[in-house]
Amino acid sequence: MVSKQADPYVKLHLLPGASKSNKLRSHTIPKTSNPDFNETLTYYGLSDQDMARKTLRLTVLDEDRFGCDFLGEARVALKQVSPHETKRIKINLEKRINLADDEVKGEAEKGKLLLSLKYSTQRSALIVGVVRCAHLPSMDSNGFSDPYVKVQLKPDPTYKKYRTAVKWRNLNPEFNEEFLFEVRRNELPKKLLDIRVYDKDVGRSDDFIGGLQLSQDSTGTELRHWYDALQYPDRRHDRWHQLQSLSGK
Ligand SMILES: [Ca+2]
Ligand SMILES: [Ca+2]
Repeated sequence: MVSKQADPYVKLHLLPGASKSNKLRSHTIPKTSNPDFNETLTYYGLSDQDMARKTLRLTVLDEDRFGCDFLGEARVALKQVSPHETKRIKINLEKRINLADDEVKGEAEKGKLLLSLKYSTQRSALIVGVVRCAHLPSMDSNGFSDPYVKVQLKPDPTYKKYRTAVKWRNLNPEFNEEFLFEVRRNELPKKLLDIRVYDKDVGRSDDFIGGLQLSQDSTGTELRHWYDALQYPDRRHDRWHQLQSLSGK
């Protein structure tokens, strides 16, 4: 692959997108010019629209004590890949391609959240699962956020507020936490599930990243998810949601 022995690794960058949340990297394979990475890196929460218009940029770099040297790069349009298909693509590495302005422009995205809902008739409770977030924006000067999620069912006479653990320096955090709200099934249509993602800050108040609300007054994916959970109990329903600013609510 390269003329001299290097310590190569591969950096992935999903374009367009400026945030660190769009970047993944492989391990470094020491002292080789024919690295065998055999590694799977995952982007979570990609929509059909993302698959149709985004491009994966792969950069091969030589890691050394003082940083890294560029070895080559290649690009793959995601529209080449069909759902549920594993595709092997052979590509030649090229010299550095400068990024166009619109490729690195930060999208006004607030990130996404994978939420699971299950109404358990046996326990008379709504079980809310915060599975993971993806493509969160950076809320700190180091380019990262320290996300955690607050979950509340309103109105709630017991004022029960749940929150997940903080995932430090992570724009694609995996939470896998479940919270249980005891509520009669016939009362659920009067309730509102309020989910908010924050960036934990030390020594000052936390930054609000984005949230979502599910109720009978929701629309689109939120309404669909809420309806499925109420209509089909004792089954777990998973859906990705776009985080919103929730302004004025
Ligand atoms: Ca912050
Ligand atoms: Ca922070």
